[in-house]
Amino acid sequence: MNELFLFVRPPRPLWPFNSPASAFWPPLAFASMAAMLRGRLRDLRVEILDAPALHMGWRTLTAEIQRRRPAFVGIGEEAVSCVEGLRLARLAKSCGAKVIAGGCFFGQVAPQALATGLVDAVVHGEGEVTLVELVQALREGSTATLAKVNGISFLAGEPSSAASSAGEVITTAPRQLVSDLDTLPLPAYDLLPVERYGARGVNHPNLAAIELGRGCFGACDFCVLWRQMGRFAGDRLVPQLRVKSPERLLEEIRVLVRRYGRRYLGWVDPCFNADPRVPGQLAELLLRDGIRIGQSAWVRTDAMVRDAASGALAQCVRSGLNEVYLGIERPDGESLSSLHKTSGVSHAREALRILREQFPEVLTIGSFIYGLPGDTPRTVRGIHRFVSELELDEFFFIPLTPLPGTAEWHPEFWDPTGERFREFNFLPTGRPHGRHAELERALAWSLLTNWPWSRVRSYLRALLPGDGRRSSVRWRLAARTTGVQLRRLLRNALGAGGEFGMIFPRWYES
Ligand code: B12
Ligand code: SF4
Repeated sequence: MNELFLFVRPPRPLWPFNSPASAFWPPLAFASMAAMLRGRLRDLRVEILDAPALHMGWRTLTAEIQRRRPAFVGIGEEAVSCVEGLRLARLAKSCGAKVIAGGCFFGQVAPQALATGLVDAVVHGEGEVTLVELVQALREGSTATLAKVNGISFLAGEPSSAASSAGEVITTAPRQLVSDLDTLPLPAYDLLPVERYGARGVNHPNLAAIELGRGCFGACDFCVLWRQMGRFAGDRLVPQLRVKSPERLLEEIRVLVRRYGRRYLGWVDPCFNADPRVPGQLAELLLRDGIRIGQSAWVRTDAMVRDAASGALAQCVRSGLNEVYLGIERPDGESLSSLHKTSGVSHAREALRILREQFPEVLTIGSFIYGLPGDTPRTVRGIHRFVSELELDEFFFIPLTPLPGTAEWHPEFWDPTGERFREFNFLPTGRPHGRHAELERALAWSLLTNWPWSRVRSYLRALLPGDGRRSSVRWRLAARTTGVQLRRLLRNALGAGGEFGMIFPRWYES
């Protein structure tokens, strides 16, 4: 039988603010690379095992990998699931597979991941083309062939013995980005348990993940996304935005809606509205085709103001855009520039005013960063005041996190057990004596006691009849947030340790 390439997403804890029904999205990276692999390497079997979507725990996953006996296992994790990524790598190696790691986390810690002895090769940046060449080279089995594959790291020596070697890390020349995203094959949805995503979702029913493009034109310090899909100019990595054509996107959505019965689209783009034309043009095509489908997206506030003026935003909302995540981050220009964030405070105010007045059906969720050098309790109170003025439906406060690849990361933060990365969960640490304890106490106190009229008004608006979906998401999120905070308070009061905020599902070890 032909060799098997198996992409695996292992069991993992849930982010507490996500509803269990939509906590796991289709792993689009795997579906996209799987389509490329099976198109180019006809003698390779390609499969995807998405354990969380199947509520499959570690015991069953182990049996499943032993049964399928893959020749290659592909892994790619968020930092927060480093423990699970390494556990999977160990399992795959014990079954005799070669382990290939990639994505926005492993791609940034290649030497460290290779040094664990659990990973045979790491893919940097965009995966599709590199992976095809890498599998061919691994099949040939010599260091010289591996060294010709751009965009990877591996340990010098025989590839098969790489795991045990403490050899030199070879990082090959950077991989050029795919110049036209329309040339990528349609993601291999048929390899995913499509019907499981958003199956019992109220607000994101029958969820699909989809990308309009890749990369961003911004280059914010704390962000790994522009780096993951950046372009090399000589030695320097620079931001690069690429988009698919509206026609190609329409084709993808037709397949998702008509063949797979998907009813909600989660745009995975770092910045859905970075391009001024494609989102609006796609919305027009969708409307002409009779498709109106709920959509959520991460957006920039400056681009939102621009698109309101051009009419593109109105088209997007008409075609179903009903949930936007806005990376607003800070209430002052000075700290925004220190982060190299180029959308500003005035853009945020204007974008929120437009949304409130012209598109009240759109749920608005803002994201804010604290824990910058020099932040004091006064700073976080200031951020909360700003949040209230903006009258957002919901907001997240995210501690500045030293994600590998970003300006805050230092290689000595690496922890070969992965446990340290549990804290890279974008949640307040909740520790009474942790690194942001003082800021978090001030924030909690402000959230409890600071009720300016704008904040009260925004909650009252959610009580009004009119937009059922928006109110429903809002109240569910508020209930979940209260639950998370209360659990943490209780644990702290009881002096219980080990809490890192994520929720282990019942099936985790099953
Ligand atoms: C959808 C999504 C979610 C969903 C679903 C998560 C899930 N596990 O199902 C939700 C909203 C629930 C979520 C939650 C979280 N997420 Co999230 N999420 C994303 C998002 C928006 C899309 C991922 C995606 O499909 N991208 C599209 C694909 C095509 O791009 P790609 O993943 O980069 O893949 C390409 C290459 O990287 C490479 N590649 C990737 N994997 C692999 C593997 C191999 C073997 C190879 C060879 C190559 C390769 O090739 C691919 C094709 O070219 C990303 C941001 C982003 N735009 O990527 C954040 C992102 C992955 N999430 C992030 C984080 C931090 C989280 C949370 C911890 C907190 C939060 N809410 O944001 C939780 C953790 C949840 C959990 N327990 O799993 C961070 C991770 C940062 C890091 N370095 O760790 C990201 C990058 C966002 C960010 N702001 O930085 N997330
Ligand atoms: S605008 Fe958003 S996606 Fe773009 S670099 Fe900044 S944080 Fe990242």
